[in-house]
Amino acid sequence: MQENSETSTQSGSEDKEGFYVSPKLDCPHEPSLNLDKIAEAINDQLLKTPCKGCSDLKENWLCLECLEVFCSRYVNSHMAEHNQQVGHSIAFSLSDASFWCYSCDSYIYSNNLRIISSKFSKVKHPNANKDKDALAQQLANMTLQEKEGPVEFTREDLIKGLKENKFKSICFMTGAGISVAAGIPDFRTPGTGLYSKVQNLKLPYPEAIFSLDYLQQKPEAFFTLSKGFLDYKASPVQAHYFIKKIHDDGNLMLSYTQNIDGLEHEAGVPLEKMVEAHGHMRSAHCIECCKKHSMEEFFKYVNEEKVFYCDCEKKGVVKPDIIFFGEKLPNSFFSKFEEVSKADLVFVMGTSLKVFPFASLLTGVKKTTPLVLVNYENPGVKRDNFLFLQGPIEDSIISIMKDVGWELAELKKN
Ligand code: CNA
Repeated sequence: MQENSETSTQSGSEDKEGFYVSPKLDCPHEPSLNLDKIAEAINDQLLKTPCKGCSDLKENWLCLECLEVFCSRYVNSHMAEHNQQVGHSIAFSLSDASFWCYSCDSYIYSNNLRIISSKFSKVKHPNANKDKDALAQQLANMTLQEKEGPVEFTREDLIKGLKENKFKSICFMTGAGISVAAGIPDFRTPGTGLYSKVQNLKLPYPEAIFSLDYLQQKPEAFFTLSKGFLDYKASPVQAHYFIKKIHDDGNLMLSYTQNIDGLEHEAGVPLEKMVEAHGHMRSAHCIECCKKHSMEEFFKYVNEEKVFYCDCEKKGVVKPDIIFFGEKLPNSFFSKFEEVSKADLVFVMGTSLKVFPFASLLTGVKKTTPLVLVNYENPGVKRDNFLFLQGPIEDSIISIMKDVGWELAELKKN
């Protein structure tokens, strides 16, 4: 559920269909940055540097102009203050590797900025990129033609490749859309999506329902919503079993998911093959003392229509281990961020690609790697080696399975 760590409103990224936060891709302030110098500045010490204004360590930003560290709006707003005082625009989150421009009042992103996020990921997870140098070498040794690869990737290429077991390192990037057929609403589909349904909760903005800040102020809203939304009884559908089939054949490299429903895991995909970027619902914790609590306990309170407060000194609210806006993504997201560059086939399914940093995974996919988008609409992917299977995900998956000659899974009825 992580959408942004700095916005407390939808901040200029609002459209007619609802509210969302997506990065600006052409920030006019970015070209003046000295990216090499900034990348050099990212070291171990910097990650432990407290906010210059209040010495807090919880959630800090690196000002990309003066390289000073300041805290976020969720702490004491010293980064925002710094921008007002000296006019420095762009900051890099030392929590979740996102970029925010204070002058544009928006997340920003570009391929050039990857030098900073990838240095950050290297410093934070020094053992995670062992094979990266080898990969870089391999790419450098390729001829130009190999690098550019064929421009087309057709449905026939996909079916033939799967039939012939040609793809050995398949990655998935999934979102709420793959679980819609299981009966769980997504966020943004007008009418049926969750954001259309929270209007009666009188939230200051729809994402507030999953914001840490708002949970602290008005926990009742989240507990009210949990009754209708988080207590679903859903079972995996063909899209989840498709990932499992690829795993069973030994060809699943990783399944990166934004979903918190754990349905791929329930279908049989082991957790070590999954990156649950926005957390999960297998356990809960107190937001103050971090004590673990069970989901049974959490739902007991939800059913009694009460807020669950921990028995610790601070009486913190207890919430499931899903990532709220304002929280860091799990370390596994950053440590496995670069893995996607080793995939030989990538499926992007059921996501509007509006949530960052998750959506930035796409920039790591090699140009030569075929990318298959399975969704109602194309959220703006344009590249070579691209196949868009438009329409209901279950239909597309069932038709792929049939054409490859794979048996469909028997689905459980709820
Ligand atoms: P989203 O922004 O709601 O986008 C869903 C996408 O899937 C949209 O592009 C839809 O058009 C598409 N879609 C929906 N149903 C279908 C279908 N049957 N066939 C084809 N396409 C379909 O959701 P994202 O995942 O992109 O946004 C990320 C949020 C949603 C994350 O923070 C999640 O935690 C959160 N979320 C998760 C769940 C879940 O775990 N099942 C449910 C609702 C929201």
